[in-house]
Amino acid sequence: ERRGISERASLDKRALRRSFLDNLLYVQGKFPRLATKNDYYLALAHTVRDRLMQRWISTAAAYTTQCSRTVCYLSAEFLMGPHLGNNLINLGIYDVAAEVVGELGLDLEDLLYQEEEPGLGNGGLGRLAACFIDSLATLEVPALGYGIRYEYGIFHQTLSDGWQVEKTDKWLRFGNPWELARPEWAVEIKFGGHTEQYTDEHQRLRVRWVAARIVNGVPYDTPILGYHVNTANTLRLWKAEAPESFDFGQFNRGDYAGAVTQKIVSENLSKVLYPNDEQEAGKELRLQQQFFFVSCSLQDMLRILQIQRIPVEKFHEKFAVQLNDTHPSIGVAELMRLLVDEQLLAWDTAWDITCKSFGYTNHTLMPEALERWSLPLFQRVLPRHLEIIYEINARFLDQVRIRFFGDEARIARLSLIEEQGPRYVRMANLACVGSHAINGVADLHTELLKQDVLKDFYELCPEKFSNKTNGVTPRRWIVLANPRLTSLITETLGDGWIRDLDLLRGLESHIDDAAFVQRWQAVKRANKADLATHIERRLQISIDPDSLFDVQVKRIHEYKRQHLAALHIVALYCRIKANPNIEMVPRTFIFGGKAAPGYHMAKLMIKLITAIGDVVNFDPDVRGRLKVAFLPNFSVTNGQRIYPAADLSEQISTAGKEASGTGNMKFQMNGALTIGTMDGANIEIMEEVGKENFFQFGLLTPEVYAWQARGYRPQECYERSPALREVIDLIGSGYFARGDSSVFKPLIDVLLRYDPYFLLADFDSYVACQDEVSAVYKDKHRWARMAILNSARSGKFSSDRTIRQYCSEIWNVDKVPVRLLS
Ligand code: 26V
Repeated sequence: ERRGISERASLDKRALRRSFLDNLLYVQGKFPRLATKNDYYLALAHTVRDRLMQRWISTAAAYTTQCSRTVCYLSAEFLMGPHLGNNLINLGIYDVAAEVVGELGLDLEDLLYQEEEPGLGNGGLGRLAACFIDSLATLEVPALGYGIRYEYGIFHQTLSDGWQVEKTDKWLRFGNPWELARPEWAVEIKFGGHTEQYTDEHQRLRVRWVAARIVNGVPYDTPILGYHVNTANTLRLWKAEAPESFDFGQFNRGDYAGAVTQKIVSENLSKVLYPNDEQEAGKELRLQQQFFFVSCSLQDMLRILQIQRIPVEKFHEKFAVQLNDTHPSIGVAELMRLLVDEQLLAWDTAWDITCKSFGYTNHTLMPEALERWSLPLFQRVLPRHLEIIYEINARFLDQVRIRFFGDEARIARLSLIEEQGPRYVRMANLACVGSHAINGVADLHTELLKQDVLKDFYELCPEKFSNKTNGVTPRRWIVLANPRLTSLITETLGDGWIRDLDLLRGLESHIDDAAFVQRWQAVKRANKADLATHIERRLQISIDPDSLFDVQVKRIHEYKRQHLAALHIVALYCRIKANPNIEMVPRTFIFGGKAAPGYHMAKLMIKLITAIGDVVNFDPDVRGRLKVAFLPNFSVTNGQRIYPAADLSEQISTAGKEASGTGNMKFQMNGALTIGTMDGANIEIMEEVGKENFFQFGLLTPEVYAWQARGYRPQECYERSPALREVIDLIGSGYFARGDSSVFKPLIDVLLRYDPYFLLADFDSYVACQDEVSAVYKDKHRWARMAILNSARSGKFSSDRTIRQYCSEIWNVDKVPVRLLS
């Protein structure tokens, strides 16, 4: 039967065609004349899946026999994007698959767009987890991604009259060919109830948690194949189910409806991804979700130890558990409970294991994003964990008291419990105390953590802190998203750059090669033409592919300052209205991004952009020189069309607010120039490409702090800058709202009175910098050379580099190459 396996997993063209047609028949139950595009997509997905299986099994076998040290990446979000194209590339069969479907009269790209992307994340944090999972597999590092199998991912965004409208994301509607349910590895998760003390057979005092409710966690596994390797790691997402189809107790008491309600309540746990950017302290379901997936995952690790016959005392030797922000930080208390209450280890032994197992990555400096749970809520959901946290806290603060004798204020700041006013459990403090490593995600961010947000923890344990600047995977963000650029680079340098992005430096020696520069320009032009067609279809506005594509795509937030870009557009519009014959570089402003459904100011920012577009796009005086397009439903799929077509990358957050940014890196790799503040990873991008290839503007972080300390009065900026005054007054007048001055009043009022993100302070600097951008763009050749240098110098921002650093500096894991079993 060896032949059977190899035929079904063979990568040659004949075998692929055979499998594709077989799957159409045997999996979809269709013959070609009746098959829909989705049937063809699924037939191809199953063809690829068959080829993943052999690698997946071989990987599991290698890890099991070698008892390899394993990274467990705990993340409430994995924003994976569609799998099919990525798997074709990593298997090395993208082109041959295109031929196979092409010969059957189908278009591969068309089929790829059939896949509903699993949007199981909000933005940067979830997408980072997805890039990391790709790099771990490509670097052949044993790793498991653990998360939640949300039935509804991030909402689908539509626009109605220029306002955001949310629709549910039923991504599982047509089934998911990439996952396998593993009900045999389901685990039980407890909630609520109370604790009891008892003495065990050795007369030791122990605690028992008597839960009020039990929910089952069922793992759904997705193979994550590395690029051109046999390693296929696992993304393990947990689905919540009721333990029995009925609560027979309630049923026998005649409460049939009550029993069914109970079942629904259980299954609600993994029902929906919470959109972030909202205050969370009151969201009980969110705490339940976090505990649910963390407890499932830790119990799964204990099961793996058991089947590999590794004693539980060696948990930390087998696993490096990374906390992706504080969302999984309840894991610190849960691992203590599992080790002390269930595995019966002594407290000190358990604590040593726990601290050696966990690492914590912080992803935000925004104070309002620091997670805390009110004590009554926490007590209600996790009574035993609250006791454990009190015990951790008591022992921790005893140590602090000795180190910082008499410094009560410091003790209050370090405490896991916030005591002033209503009491809260502070999850960042729990993560810091229970981890041996704490890291930020860009140089500046890590410095600010040490000086500010986590200052007390830094002073206590400076050796725990390090920086791990983010990165993104070049497989998805160049090879898959930008096939034209990929061909050009590979024809110029060979294909080694795909696994070693530093090799892109080799492009530098070609910037004086006229033929190369011309081909570079042709690639960008073709990508822009594709995006222009897409925008024209979606938004019914005409787009000039030769205009400067000026792009800002990211979550909508005041600190990211999409409204600063909007003010600039209005400033250009005012120049045209004052002098219709003014010479101006034509620009297409492209925006994309979702606003949290409850974040009114962010929604108003979207309306402002669309409203400006509705005027500017159709004003005859503009003569097509300015176009504004807000592309609805920015997602991984849409990102893949957008980054390759950008000339200018907008990274304009207030200095000190964006932890890193990762979109900035995707633009850079694809040859866009950046206009940016000295914030997050922008600083490191500028260091890599050189000041002369980067458009920098705006206040620096220390300047922002100084303005804040002095008492910032935005009104003064408004009065000092005529251009700014004209822009603010025009928006305030209702000009972009059919004369209704009330629509944008809340936004204008905030800017003039408080302007917490310093838009008015940075406005003049931003506009001057944009004028410089336009001046450079007029020299197409100079622009192309700068763009090539940006791409050539993007090697640092491969997530392969980031993951290598985590592996050697935090996780202490090595690669385990996988031999293919036949
Ligand atoms: C942000 C905020 C802002 C204020 C309101 C409440 C709130 C809640 C959550 C968040 C998001 C925090 C986590 C996050 O997504 N951080 C992003 O992580 C990326 C990957 O490290 C990084 O590139 C982004 O700069 C960072 O915002």
